Amino acid sequence: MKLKTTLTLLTLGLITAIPAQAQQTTAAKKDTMITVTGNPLFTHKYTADPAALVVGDTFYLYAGQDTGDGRGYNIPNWLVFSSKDLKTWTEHAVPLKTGDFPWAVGNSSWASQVIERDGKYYWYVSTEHRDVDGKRGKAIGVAVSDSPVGPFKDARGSALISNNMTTKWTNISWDDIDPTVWIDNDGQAYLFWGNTQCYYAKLKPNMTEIEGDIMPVSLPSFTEAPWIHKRGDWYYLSYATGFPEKIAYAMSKSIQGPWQYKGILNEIAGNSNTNHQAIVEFKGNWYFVYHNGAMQIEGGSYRRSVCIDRLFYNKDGSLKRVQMTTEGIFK
Ligand code: FUB
Repeated sequence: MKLKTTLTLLTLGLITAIPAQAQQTTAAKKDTMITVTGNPLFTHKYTADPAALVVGDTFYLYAGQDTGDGRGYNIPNWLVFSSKDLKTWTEHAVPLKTGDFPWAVGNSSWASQVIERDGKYYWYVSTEHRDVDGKRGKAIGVAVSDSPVGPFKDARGSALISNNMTTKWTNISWDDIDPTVWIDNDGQAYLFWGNTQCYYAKLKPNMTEIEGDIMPVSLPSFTEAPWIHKRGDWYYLSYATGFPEKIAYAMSKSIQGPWQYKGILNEIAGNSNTNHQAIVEFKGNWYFVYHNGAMQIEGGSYRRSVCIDRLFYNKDGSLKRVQMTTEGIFK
């Protein structure tokens, strides 16, 4: 495997030149420094479903770790990387695992997002559980920590969103995935999620219970991966559409919609059926974070890698289509 990432070992090198397959079972136990030179960002392990959080002068990048077995979307660990300049990154000790949710079954965890409230960090994850009726299905859990790099602990001891809460709209077992959380100016927090059908619900101030009804969100050709961001007085709801996935987006003047569809934001990502974006502003620039399957030779739909490119706006607030590059933000 061609190593594009230069690993600068601050520690005694837990994850250096190990063949890709073997690396996937190697969990970082200490902080390790990584210097990035382009896209994909990290080539020492597979990273999927990025979520980004900016705290002060630091960019935190959360990702699921694809196992590398190439047999499906199976994420045993979620990872966290941090950077102050997007070039030099610290990979922190594994902060959260599927096994940290005692009620979760299997290793089939999927996408996630971390958000801060009142000095605590809440990590919303897609995982799998058994509903009250014993049926296995996707569910959303939440873990909490005092630090953005963890360690995180299951905040409830049960699923926040379970599959049987949404059968009224979608009678499949995998629609309750891909949580994204937004805290609005008035302090009200909202959870969006979904596959096939997008949903949202208000969260109580404790961030670990929903308040009121689950609402469907009307979006054309919604597949999965909603992400909310705001610039000025526009809310943006970007999401994966079709399969293989492109990223589309919609805009609204209210977090509760209605959402106006604005078209495609990102094309199909190289060598991957999924695309899964996060959008944040960091030090005055906007970034589009996503994954592709471009880690040669072994990369693919189940062996994904996180990338970052710039995001630009038109004068009317609409988004310019993303240009995915191998140079990334370093050109
Ligand atoms: O990683 C598994 C699933 O693939 C995610 O939950 C989706 O968003 C897609 O990226």
